[in-house]
Amino acid sequence: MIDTVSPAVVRPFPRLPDGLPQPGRCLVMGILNVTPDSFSDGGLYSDPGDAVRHGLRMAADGADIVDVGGESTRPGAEPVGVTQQLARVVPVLRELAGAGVPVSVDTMHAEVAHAAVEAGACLANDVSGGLADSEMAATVAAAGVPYVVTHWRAPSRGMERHAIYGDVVGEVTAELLDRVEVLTAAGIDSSRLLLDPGLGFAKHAHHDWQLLARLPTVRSTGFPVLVGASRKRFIGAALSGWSDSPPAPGGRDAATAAVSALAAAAGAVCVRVHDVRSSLHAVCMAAAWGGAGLVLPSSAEAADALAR
Ligand code: PMM
Repeated sequence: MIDTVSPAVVRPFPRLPDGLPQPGRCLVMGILNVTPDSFSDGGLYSDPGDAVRHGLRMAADGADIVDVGGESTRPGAEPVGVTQQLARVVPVLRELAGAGVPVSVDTMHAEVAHAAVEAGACLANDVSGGLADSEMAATVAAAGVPYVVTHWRAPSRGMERHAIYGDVVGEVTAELLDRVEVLTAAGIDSSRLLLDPGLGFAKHAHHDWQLLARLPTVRSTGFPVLVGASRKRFIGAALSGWSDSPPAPGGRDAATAAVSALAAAAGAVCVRVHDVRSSLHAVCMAAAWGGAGLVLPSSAEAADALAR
């Protein structure tokens, strides 16, 4: 006999913007960087065939959506032109979407977002929140897809100079709401917006940790919140206090999964991660813990899953 929790005793998970998967728990977005220079997986999936295989693998691991990007946004990264980004992401998006995998595009360029939606992307993920390209708002409004608005102050090359805050949580939240005003005035339906505090974008490690610790303040805006913590420097910084040899980015997945569980329990509706399986398990634990509501499989499905 398998125990289930009565749906009556848990808060329902909020409905996500139309067009997104609705698994009834925090979504797991798998990262697919078709770039030579991303901080953790740069160069691994530059070949379109390798990129598609990795996207399919993440889907098989349980990714709710695969986020395809063609430009690194690591501190100091060089910008990548539209033509090159299109060549990197469109074939991969088209093939994954054709295979039935929900895909999003990670781009600051309106032209890339437009082509990505044509190729099957169901969400535009813009780390600049529309600041890098003045055409982005109108493009997303016309495409009618959900849009991730990330907190951003400056391009990667000079962003560290902008990591100056009095009250980082208050300022990031206010700056995100300023963007919401501009974006909705340009025609994007507010029900399509997700907010992202932009961990690592013009922020030092202590800023990132304050934003995570006070995630409910960002949530209090009423918008769904996405968290992109995976393998980032602030995770390495937290580990370095406890070890003589803190792990390089590729060794930070267990710590990332812990952050995914905590973010989900604090109400994040999506975590963007490199290692899908560990974060999927983490957000399922957060759901089971009760922090974000719970949708358990029926007893028959659960019995079947346990038998496997
Ligand atoms: N971080 C990176 C890239 N895209 N998108 C969102 N919405 N939020 C993030 O924090 C974010 C992002 C950093 O580069 P990576 O792809 O190597 O993690």
